[in-house]
Parts: sequence; structure tokens; C-alpha cells
Amino acid sequence: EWAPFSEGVQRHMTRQWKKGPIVGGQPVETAEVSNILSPYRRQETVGTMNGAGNAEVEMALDKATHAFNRWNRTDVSQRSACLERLADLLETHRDELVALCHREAGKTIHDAIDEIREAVDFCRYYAVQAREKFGAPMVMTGPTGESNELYLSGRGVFVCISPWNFPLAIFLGQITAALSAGNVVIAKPAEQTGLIAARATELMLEAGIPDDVIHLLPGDGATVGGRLVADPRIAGVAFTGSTETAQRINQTLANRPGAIVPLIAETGGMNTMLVDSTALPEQVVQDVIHSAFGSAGQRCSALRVLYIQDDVAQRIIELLKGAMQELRVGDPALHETDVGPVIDADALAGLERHVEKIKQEATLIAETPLSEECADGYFIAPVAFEINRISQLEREQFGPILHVIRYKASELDQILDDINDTGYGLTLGVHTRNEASACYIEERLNVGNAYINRNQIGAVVGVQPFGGQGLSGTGPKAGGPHYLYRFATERTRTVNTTAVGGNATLLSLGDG
Ligand code: UN1
Repeated sequence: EWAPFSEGVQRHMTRQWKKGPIVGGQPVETAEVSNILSPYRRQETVGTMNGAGNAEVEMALDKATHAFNRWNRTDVSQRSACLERLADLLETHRDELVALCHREAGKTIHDAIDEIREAVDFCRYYAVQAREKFGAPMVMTGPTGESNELYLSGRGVFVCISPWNFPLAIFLGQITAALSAGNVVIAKPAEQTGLIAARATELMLEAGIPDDVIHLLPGDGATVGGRLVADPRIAGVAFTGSTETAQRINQTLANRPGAIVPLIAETGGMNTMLVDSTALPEQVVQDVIHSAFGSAGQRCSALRVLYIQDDVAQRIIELLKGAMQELRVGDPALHETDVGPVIDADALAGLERHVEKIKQEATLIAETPLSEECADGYFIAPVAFEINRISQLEREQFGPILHVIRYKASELDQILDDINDTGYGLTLGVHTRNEASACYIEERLNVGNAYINRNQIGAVVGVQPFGGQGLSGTGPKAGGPHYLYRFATERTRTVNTTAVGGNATLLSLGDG
């Protein structure tokens, strides 16, 4: 056990980091340099970041391509051992990583700690999964006279494009999955959180992942991501981010002659919670607050639309108003802070535009007051509106904005259709004491993660594999038992084991 305000974390609170691309194990200096500013104190720099250009992209692709066969043939237990050493290193460096998640991504201390834990879980989980699946071939039972085996191996150079909202956990989750399956990786982290990604990459190298097997290319989406995805040397893409970007990547991959390249995408949601009149109001409100406003609503799992059955709606809305007054928005370094800043100026402006627009057509339920220190950063007040239909919302708003809709029992089927019509299918919350209605709702909705009588964020690796359907992603679920398969190719090997067949084969080979 360790205190978040340990001297260890404090030591990193005024530090400046200087990072950039890492290719072939070496940091690369480039002409493209940007200052990294903290989302909660705009005037405070965290460090500088060098962006990759064409030369680095080319160098990484070249080195990665040459490294693939060797890494793919490396015994899986050795690959898994690297992941386990990485997990240990994340733990020994957690003070610095917590400080970085906090200062570069604006995470509250609690979220920053969870972030490191989740990254560690991904490393350990995929290490175990890989040993299980990529060790000995699977023996298939067939007719006598032949043996049949099924082998899994890596695909080649995998491009991993990760988001800023889980700058360590998702960054490493994608990469460790790809590596453990035998792929080599070129990682393109979100522009907002390159320092954390660079620090994590240094730790991967320290953990024994060979320097031609993992390369980091921070930089802008078009120059780096666009070029990588279009390159004929890549064998797969893992992407977490917006649905629009996933569709663009898919298009680029589809246009590539001579190959069919898999995309593993985890994208947005229009996540709902349904509350019926048998639910426990206090528990509902606690779970709504956590799901909608935790991490400043910057999770793709976050609750966006809360449906409440009309006979309990007023009571729950009153409780919600009270709870929203109590939320503390502000400096994410303080223990008592519930909601920190959003990531940057663009994110803030987009959310403010949505609030202005929805105000015209909706009823304001409550808005949390901002504390004084919020003036220095990208803060937005958590807010709840009552609307009529989910179709009023054009797209996911990635922030602490909740929409509430009252419904009558007779309208249930209509709202379930409305939710499916959004095309998204990520998380679902249901609050009810009626088991049959929970089952009915879950079965009618296309969703990836359903949570009954609890909050709907914070899926645990290996326990609640995470990922959605439709516009929310391709599957398979991250942190689940099927995730590694999509990073792999499969080959069967059938041998004729009868004496006649065996000799005949040898003879014909000898004759030729
Ligand atoms: C994301 O927000 O991009 O369940 C996905 C959760 C997290 C979600 C991560 N694992 O809240």
C-alpha cells in the first residue's frame, strides 16, 4: 500500500520531461518540437515532445519488417516473460507514471492510480493468455491414419494507435497483446499524451523487448498514422478512438491492393442506463454520478443517456440535483476532487458548443458549480439536461454531460428500438429489482457490456472483457480470452501417419 501523495509522487510534480520518437531503441531528435501543457494549469509545462516525420516512419517500418520472423519464432514463454518484467517495472516506476498521468492527461490521483493498475493487469493477463494459446499447438481429433494440429502465430508488423483518455493502459494493452502473439509493433500514441507513451516505451525496452520489435512514433495523425496505415508492409491495425477515424482507417486498409488487413477497432458509444420503478433511488444516483461524471465523462464506457420510468423520475431527479451540487470539480491533485479537467482546448470548445445548442431544446436539471482553481484549466461544469428522445443527440459528447429521458412502461419497446437505432452498442446500465425485465432489456439491446444494479464504467481486465458492437467497434473484447486471436494467423498441419501413406510420400519425394 502506498499513499498517492507519497514523497515519491511529489518528486515528479515539478519535473520536466523531454521525449520524442523511439526507433530501434534510440530516441530520435526531430525538427518538430511541441510544448506539453497541463490540462488543469494551462501555463504549466510538463515538458517537450518531438514529433516523428517521414524519415522516422520509414526507419521504423524498415527495422520492424526485418525483426518480425525472429520475434515470431521466439519462444512464447520468453515473450510473456518480457511482459511480466514490464508489469514489474510499471510497479517500480508507478510514482513517476502516476505523476505523468496526472500532469500530462489531467487525471485525478485516483484515476491515475487505476490507470497504472490496469496497465499492469493487461501485461500479466496477456502474458498468461499467450502462453496458453501460442505454446503447444492444439491437437485436433480426426480420422485414424493422420494427425491434425492447429498452430497460432503472429501476423507481422502491427500498428497500434491509442487514445489520450487511457494513455498508459490502452496504449500498453494494445501493444502487449500484439507483441505476445508474435507481432512487432509500431505505436502511434495520441498527440496529447506522448510523454507517458515514451516513458512506457523506455520501460518496454528495459523489460527486454528487443529494440527492433517496438518503435514509438508520436506525431500528428495524418503524417504518422495516415502513412503507417497506408503502407504495404503492415499486417494489422489496432485502434482505439473515434468511430469516424476507425472508418477512415478501414477505408484505407480496404483500398490496399494485394492484401486483406485486419482492423481491431474500439470506438465510441451512446451509452444508456434504464431505471425502472422498482430500482433503489439512492443507489441509482450514486451509480449515475460515477458513470456519467467520473473521469470527467472522458471514457467511452461513460453514461450519456439516463432513462427513468415516469413514476420514480421526479424523486430520482431531485436526488441527482442534490448529488450534483456536492460534486467537487477542480485540481485533480487534491484527494477530495471528483471531477478534473477535460483534455484540451478543442475538447472544451466542442463540449461548450453542445451545451449551448442543447440548452435551446432541453430543460436544465442541474449544473455543478466550478471552484476557483478551475479558471486556470480546461474545466467544464458537469451538467444534466432533460430531453425527449435520444435521436436529439447527433453524436457522443466526450465529457461530463448527462441527458435524462422519462419513459412510461408502455414505451419500453420503443425506447429500446431508439437506442439500437443509434447504431452504437457499448455499455448499458440497468437498475431494477425485477430480474426478468433486466434480462429482457439486455437481450433486446445490442451492447457489449451490460451492468445490472451498479455503475457502468471501469471494466476489469480478465473479469469484464471490454468492447462493443456496431459503431462501437469490431471486437474482440480487450482484456478477454478471445482478444489475442485477432492478432494471430492460424495454420493447420495434417500428416498422413499410416505406413503406406508415409512411405509413398517419401518415395515420391525421393524420385523427384
Ligand atoms: C475507453 O474509454 O476508451 O470500462 C475504453 C471502462 C474502461 C473503458 C476504456 N475500461 O471504463
